[in-house]
Amino acid sequence: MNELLFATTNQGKRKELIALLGDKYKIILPNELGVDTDVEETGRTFAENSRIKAVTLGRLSGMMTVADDSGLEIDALNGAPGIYSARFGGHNTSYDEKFRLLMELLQDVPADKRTARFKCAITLYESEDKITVFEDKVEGLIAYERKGENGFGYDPIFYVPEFGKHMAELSPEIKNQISHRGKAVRKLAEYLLNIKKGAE
Ligand code: ITT
Repeated sequence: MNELLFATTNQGKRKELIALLGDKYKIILPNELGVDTDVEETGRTFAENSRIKAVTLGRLSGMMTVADDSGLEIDALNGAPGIYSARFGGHNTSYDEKFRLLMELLQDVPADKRTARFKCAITLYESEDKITVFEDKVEGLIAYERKGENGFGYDPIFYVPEFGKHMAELSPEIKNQISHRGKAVRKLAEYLLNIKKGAE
């Protein structure tokens, strides 16, 4: 089985990527290589930040490497927290605190204007001149209260109209079918399959 390094420190992302790709690739995590993954995210977009993480770890490890940069964009907040989703409200704030802050900021925003989306950019680093980005998103609404225990991050307050449920109420399988990450990873998987075929 081919190996793929996944440059992340986020446990939620790890679980989802392993569920999505783990039958085809042996997913290696940076801590298994003893590599420090605290890469500074200086980009202005999800794509730029995922590229920074994938390239940094790809160079360090010499392995085929993927990195995910993702986040929640809320229209009524002009796209915030966006690329700052993990650090929204401060580096060490809990999600309960983040949710409280968001509810405050959105208190005067009517239900139909609470539109939002999760976005995901996944960069694959194969070599210095082979770097590819795969992106996707999922649309939803910011709910008024948290619901559900599945998933991670902002999933408890993200309402998915198609299912009439919050993302954290959906099973991991359903989330992977519809999510920003699930869809971006399937684009990556298709690309990987084609390079594998080309090599045969
Ligand atoms: P790495 O950089 O180590 O991968 P990170 O959590 O810092 O981990 P990001 O900078 O990409 O990664 O921030 C992503 C944040 O966006 C994440 O911490 C959540 O707050 C949010 N997020 C992304 N995908 C999500 C999902 O599927 N469900 C809920 N929240 C999500």
